[in-house]
Amino acid sequence: MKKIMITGACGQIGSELVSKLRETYGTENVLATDIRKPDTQKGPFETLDVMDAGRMNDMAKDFGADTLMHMAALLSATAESKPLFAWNLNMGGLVNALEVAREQNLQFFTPSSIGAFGPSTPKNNTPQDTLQRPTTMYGVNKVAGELLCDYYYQRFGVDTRGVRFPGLISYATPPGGGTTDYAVDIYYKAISEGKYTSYIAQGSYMDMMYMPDALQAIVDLMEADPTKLIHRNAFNVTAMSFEPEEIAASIRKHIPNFKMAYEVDPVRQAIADSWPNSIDASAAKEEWGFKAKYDLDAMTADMLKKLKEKET
Ligand code: AKB
Repeated sequence: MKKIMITGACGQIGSELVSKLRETYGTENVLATDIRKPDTQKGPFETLDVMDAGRMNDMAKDFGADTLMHMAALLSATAESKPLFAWNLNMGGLVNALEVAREQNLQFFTPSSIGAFGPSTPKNNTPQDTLQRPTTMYGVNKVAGELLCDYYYQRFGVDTRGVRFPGLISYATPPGGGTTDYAVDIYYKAISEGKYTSYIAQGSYMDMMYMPDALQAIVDLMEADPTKLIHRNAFNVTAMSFEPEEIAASIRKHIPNFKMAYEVDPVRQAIADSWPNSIDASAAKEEWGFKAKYDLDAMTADMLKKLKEKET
């Protein structure tokens, strides 16, 4: 049985990943850590600042971890407002976590993002291996992170694995500080107010994925036969690509009077414009069988149902 330690366990991916891994591997085999305490605690939890390398190392050792999943990071829009802090936290936290994995011979996962691409990257059906010259601090961190994880695998033999996540949509934990967050906020506002004002402009396509598919992708990649993995740390994964009007149209199938307005935020719009419209996930499909279950309409139906259930 795996013994998994997770950093950033109270974040958007982390909080749901902890539940998924506890269902899969047993509550006591998953240690959740975060700089802040969770609202509810249903299993092992420790407070941890990922900049504290010594404490991270001791915690993994005391828990007897064989796997480290490093999820603590600032997202794109926040990173753009605090670039130096983002560099220190995103890169410092990652290198600390990789060092723990190297010293204790742990399997390692950390997510990259579509943010690792930039304006000179081919925009449509973006290939797995392509030009990566991002123009955001978050993107710089993600490219450097992909390379660093490859380095730890090649140089030290650490079993590092990762995916480039698109925007992730979930009803459980709201995201914070991302460019793709509009695609989550819109569902909350559709239910509470029947309308939404988008900070992303009409016609801006970005890749997205429903959280259950993202969590399954992490489990599947970590369980994958290592001899089949060619790319390891930066698999393109995606389930859908849409622009704001398309998600609004999907919501109108359930809430016919739903209204959409626009007040574009120049910072987040510039980030969105520098990212691909759609990415090609064929390497992930071929090397470890990646498959997403939810398309836009299936996700919308489930999101609205789950959010309504949460309200009552
Ligand atoms: C963000 O918008 O910053 C994230 C991402 C795509 O990495 N959701």
